[in-house]
Amino acid sequence: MERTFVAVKPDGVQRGLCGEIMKRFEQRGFRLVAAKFQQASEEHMQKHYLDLKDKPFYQGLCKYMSSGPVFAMVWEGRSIVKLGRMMLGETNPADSKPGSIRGDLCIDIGRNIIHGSDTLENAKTEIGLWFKAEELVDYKPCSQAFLYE
Ligand code: IDP
Ligand code: MG
Repeated sequence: MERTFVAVKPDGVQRGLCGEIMKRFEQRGFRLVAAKFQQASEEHMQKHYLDLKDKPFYQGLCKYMSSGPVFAMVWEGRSIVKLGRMMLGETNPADSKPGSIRGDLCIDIGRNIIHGSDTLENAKTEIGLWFKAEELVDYKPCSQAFLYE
């Protein structure tokens, strides 16, 4: 089983989309491992987006991501890193297909409402940055036998 890091960004929180986004991951059959509602510091967001530090939008992005609360989550399931990214849609909502979260719920690349890890390696780093080991909850959902052959 893989784990991925997902966060509803400040625009998604303000627009009341946390429930809609959780619903999609739940209904797909993924298991919620951890969740945290918090306002992150700008320094924290700079660490989170370190790989983008040379991009012209980096400072504005980190400022925006720390401007209000985010809903940070860890989800688990088979191939969840790849499937989660497919559920998100493309970085630019204008390129995202209807049916995807960004394709259904937002318009602007700078207000694309959700973050999701893009590789297994980055997922591990991001989960470690946002959650302590003891915040990751271990349990067996009763649906497991009906989700996986
Ligand atoms: P991702 O969120 O789909 O993984 P990344 O390339 O990792 O996309 O970029 C991180 C975030 O930075 C995006 O979700 C988006 O909010 C913002 N971003 C990416 N490219 C641009 C841009 O060209 N202009 C403004 N913001 C951008
Ligand atoms: Mg990314």
